[in-house]
Amino acid sequence: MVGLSAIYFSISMVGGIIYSFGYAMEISSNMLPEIMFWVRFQHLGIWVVTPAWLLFSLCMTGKEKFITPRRIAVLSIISAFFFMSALTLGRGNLFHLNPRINTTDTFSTFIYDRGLIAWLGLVYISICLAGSTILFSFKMFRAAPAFRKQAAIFLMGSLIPWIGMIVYVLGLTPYNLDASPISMILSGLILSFGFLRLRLFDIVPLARDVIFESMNDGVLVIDTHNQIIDFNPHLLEMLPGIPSTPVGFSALDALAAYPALLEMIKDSTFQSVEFSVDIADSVYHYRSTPSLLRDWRKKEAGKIIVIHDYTQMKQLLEQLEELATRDSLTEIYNRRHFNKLAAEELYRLQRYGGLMSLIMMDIDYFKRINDTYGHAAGDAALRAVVKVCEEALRQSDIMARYGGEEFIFLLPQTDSTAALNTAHRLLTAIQNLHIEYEGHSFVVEASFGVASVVSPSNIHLDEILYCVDKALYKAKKSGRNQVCVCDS
Ligand code: GH3
Ligand code: MG
Ligand code: MG
Repeated sequence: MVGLSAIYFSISMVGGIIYSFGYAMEISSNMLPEIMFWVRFQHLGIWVVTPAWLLFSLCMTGKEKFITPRRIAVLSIISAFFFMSALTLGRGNLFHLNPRINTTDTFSTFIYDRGLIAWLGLVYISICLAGSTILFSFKMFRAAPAFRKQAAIFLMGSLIPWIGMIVYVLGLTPYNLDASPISMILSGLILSFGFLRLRLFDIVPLARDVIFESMNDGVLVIDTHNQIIDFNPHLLEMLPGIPSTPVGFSALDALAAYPALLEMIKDSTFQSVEFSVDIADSVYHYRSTPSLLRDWRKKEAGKIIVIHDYTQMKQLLEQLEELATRDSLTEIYNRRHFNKLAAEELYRLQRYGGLMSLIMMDIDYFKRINDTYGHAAGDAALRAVVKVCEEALRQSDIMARYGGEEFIFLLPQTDSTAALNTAHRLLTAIQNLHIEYEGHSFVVEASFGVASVVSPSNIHLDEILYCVDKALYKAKKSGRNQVCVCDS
C-alpha cells in the first residue's frame, strides 16, 4: 500500500484514537461540564474516522477513481457540519438534546436524547461504514485467494465498529456504555495483527492481484506440505481435470494426471520440466518452472510453480526447421538435409544390415534452356522435372535438389538392379515431359549415375557420393540422356 491509501489509513487511525481516548476520559469523569468537554473531543475523532475509512476502503479495493476533490470536499463539509453541531453541546445542544448524567447505574454515564441531527449523523456513519463493508466484501469474494485474507481483515475493520455502534444505539449494551470505541480498538487490534502476520502493507494488493489474475502463464502456489495455497484462473484452463477451486487440496492429488509436475514438486533441485497436454484434440506444450517461496522471516514457505505455454513457439520453431530443410524453388529437400538423411540411412544399414542406392541426376544442356527461353522458363522446367520425378518414385524414396539443375535420390532397401530400373523410369519420365511456358513448348533430357551399398559395409557417405558422381560423369561423357552405374 502506498500513497493515498496510507494517508487515509493513518487519518482513520488517528480519528479512532481520539474517539477512544475521549471516551475513556468521558467515562472516568464525574462532572457534567468535564464529561461534555470529552464528548465534544470524541466527536472530532468520530467525524474524521468516518469519511477517512470510506476513502481508505475505496483506495484498497481499486476504486480510487471514485475519489475526486469535489467528493472529498462534500464529505468534509458533511463531517464538519456534524462536528460543529456536536460542539454545541452544553450551549445550544443541536446534536445532544437534554445532556445529563445517569447516576442510577454503577457507572455514571452521559446520556442525552437524540435530536434530528444526531439521527442524521447515525445515517451518515452507517452509509459510510456500509460502503466500506460492501467494498471489502466484494473484494473478499472476487480477489485471488492470496488477497482474500487481507480483504477479510479490512472487512472486519469496517464491520466491528459498525456493529458496536448499532448495538449501542439499540440500547443493548450494559450500563448504556458506548460499544463503538471499544469495537474500534478491537478492529485496530485485528488490523495490527493483519499488518504483522499478513504484511498487509507490504505489497500493493491491487497491482499484484491484477497481474496474477491476468497472467498468461498458469501459477500455482504450494506450501511446504505441498498443499495448494493459491492459483490463478489461467492454471485451470491449462491443466484440465484439476479441482476448480484447488486451494486446500494436496498438490500431489490435484496434479495426479500430470506426472511431470509431480516429479518436479517432489524434486528439491528446482529443475524446470516440459510436458504436453491434450485439450480438445490439440496438443499444448508446457514448460514448468518452480521457485522457492520464502516468508517474511526468510524461512522456506513453499514453492511457486509457473507453467508457461510455449506451443506457439514450438510450432514456429518446427516450421522454421522444416523451412531450413527445403529448397525454395522446388520445395523438395535441400542438399544439407539430404546429406543428413543419407547419413542416417547409411548408419542404419551398417548397424542393422540392409541395402540402399543413390541416383544422381543432372539435366543435360540446361544452360541452353535458360539462354533460349529465359531464366524463368528454366525455373519452370526445374519444377516440372521435380514433379514428374516425384510421380515416378516410391513413397519411401527421397528426392533432393543437390545443386542448380542437379538432383539426388535416396532409395532405401533398394539393390542396384532395382535402382537401375528406377533411374530408367526417371529417364523415360523426363523424356516424355513437355514443358509449356509462356507460349513456348520444349523438352529436356537428363543423365543419371547410380551407386548401391549392401551390408556389411563400412563405406563412408562421401565415398558413395563420389562414386555416384563418377557414374553421372560417365553418362555425360558417353553422350548424355542415359544411365550409368558406378562400378567400383
Ligand atoms: P551439362 O549437360 O553438361 O550438364 O550442361 P548444362 O548446361 O546443364 O550444365 P552447366 O553446369 O554448364 O549449366 C548449368 C546451368 O543451370 C547454369 C545455371 O544458370 C543453370 N541453373 C542453375 N540453377 C538454376 C535455377 O535455379 N534456375 C534456372 N533457371 N537455372 C539454373
Ligand atoms: Mg547440366
Ligand atoms: Mg550441373
